[in-house]
Amino acid sequence: MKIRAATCIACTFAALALAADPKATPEEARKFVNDAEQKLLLLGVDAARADWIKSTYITDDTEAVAAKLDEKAIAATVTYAKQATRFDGLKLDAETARKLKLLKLSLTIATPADPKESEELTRIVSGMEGTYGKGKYCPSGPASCKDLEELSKVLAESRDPKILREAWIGWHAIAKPIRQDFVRYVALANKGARQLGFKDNGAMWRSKYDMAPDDFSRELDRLWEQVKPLYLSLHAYVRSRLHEKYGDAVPAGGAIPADLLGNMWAQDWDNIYPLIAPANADPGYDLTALLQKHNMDWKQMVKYGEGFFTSLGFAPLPETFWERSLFLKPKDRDVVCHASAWDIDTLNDVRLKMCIEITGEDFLTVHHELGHNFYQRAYSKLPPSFRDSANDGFHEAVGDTIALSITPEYLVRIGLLDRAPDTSKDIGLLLHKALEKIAFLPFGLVIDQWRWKVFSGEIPPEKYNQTWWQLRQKYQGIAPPDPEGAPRTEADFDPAAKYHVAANVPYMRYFLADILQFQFHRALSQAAGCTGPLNRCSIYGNKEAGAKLNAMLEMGQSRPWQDALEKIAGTRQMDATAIRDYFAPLQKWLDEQNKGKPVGW
Ligand code: X8Z
Ligand code: ZN
Repeated sequence: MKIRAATCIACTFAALALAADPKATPEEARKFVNDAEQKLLLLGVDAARADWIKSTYITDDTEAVAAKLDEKAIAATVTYAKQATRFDGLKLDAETARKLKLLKLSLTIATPADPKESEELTRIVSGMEGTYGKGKYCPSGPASCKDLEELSKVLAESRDPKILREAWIGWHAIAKPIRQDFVRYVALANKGARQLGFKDNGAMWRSKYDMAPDDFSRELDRLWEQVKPLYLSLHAYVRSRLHEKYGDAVPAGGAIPADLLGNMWAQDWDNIYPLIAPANADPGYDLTALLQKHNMDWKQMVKYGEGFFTSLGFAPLPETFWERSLFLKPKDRDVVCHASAWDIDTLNDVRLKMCIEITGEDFLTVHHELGHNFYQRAYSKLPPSFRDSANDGFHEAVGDTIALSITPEYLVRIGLLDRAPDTSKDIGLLLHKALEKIAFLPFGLVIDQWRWKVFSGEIPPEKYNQTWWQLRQKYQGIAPPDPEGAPRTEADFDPAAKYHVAANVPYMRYFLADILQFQFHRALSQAAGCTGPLNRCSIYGNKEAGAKLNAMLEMGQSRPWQDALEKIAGTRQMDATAIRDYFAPLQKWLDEQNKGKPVGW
């Protein structure tokens, strides 16, 4: 559990505004918050080190030690946040006011005041992540065990419905034991959030976006409405191709079974590209095959990622990055393989934790993670309170923005591809990208639609699984695998088969990032002077684009995110026109293919 990972931003913080102290002075407030940020920094570094050890070596002991240090850091933050209310209503300088706001909003989990409950909550969160990290499917004894990486490979590569179904069900079984802990986690996290003045833990998460939480929810609805037509077109096309392949297992006008889309969570569908590729517009290369053909190893993959950033003018990663990161899955112990980027001391000790495999997907993920690390380095010169992204969607969008520049022309430039496909192949390229980016949109939305309702009590424990699938159906048009007489029930706990649910990581950030990265890509491509179609623009080697990106990154969260967005994209609104522009030719093509076929479910 990274307690500092998802810091956040100001907005309305009404409930705590009650305890203001008439004797408090602006000078005291300034001293208080500067003192708090230094103390919390030290506690945060200790917790981050323990979390690192736990995540790269899961044992009962490492879990317990990490939980203890997390608890210390969180409890101290909660105490400071409560004390900070004495300065409510005071006229303060802008920097102090923002620091105080951020302090109150900086947690993704608030521990309750009762020490026993506080300890219990951090132990549960640490334990749930550990259970996920250790999860394996063992169909016939210990020698038969498969971990998530192996099961994901089955989902990606097999086209045999029976095998796919077994791998899917096998993985989802690891989440069943998490359910009981999750119920308690919801109760305790809500208690902590309420003691801090929020309605519940979900409301606390929604308060981090420099606008009223309800306005934020409305923003999400607006963005989803902007992109929904694109998703519906893609869904209809994919469904009809899968119907041809799998017959009535994929109903012509209904939801698609989740195990047939190439990914354990059906969150991106690029692994089934070969099944649905257009005959006359296939770009003719596959990134995984290219990497393997060039005998790429993990280090070269990371070096290519770093090389992209240095080509933009960023300083190379420090030597300690290479010494301290975890790049490969160890054979002898359990680790949390889910990729993440760390900044242990918020200064220079940045690290990658990933179980790299030589695939196109992991090549992109390396760029995603390095985006976090270069962001962390860019804002490291700011006061501790401001060392985070403008909002959490920004943090998730940076590396993906760079990855959008991995165009065929870029691959030719770095010597991986001999010749770029001509523009007649753009539909193939766009379709492949849409399986990654458009397919993801409703998934990015649905996880926290579910969790917010869980935290608010609208979804009680006895309806956890049922409502999960209702929402998955509503937003994604996805259904559980063919039940073959064994439908999903409340004995299952499918949401926690996804890392972020088990590990208490908010998810709406990825939906925002999916939209933002296209805004960033369009703006940086313009800065780089690219006038062609957006999917062929690469900012590689362009210092103007690099400077523009850096100007935004080095602001950290010192200003509201709207200011940061304006800096890079010239607008103060998150907006889906960029992603729609990018895919406009594909949308037209999909709608032609879908003529006479059902759309929606
Ligand atoms: O969790 C991640 C990153 C780490 S921040 C690997 N992502 C989401 C996921 O895997 O579900 C990146 C895309 C969405
Ligand atoms: Zn990320």
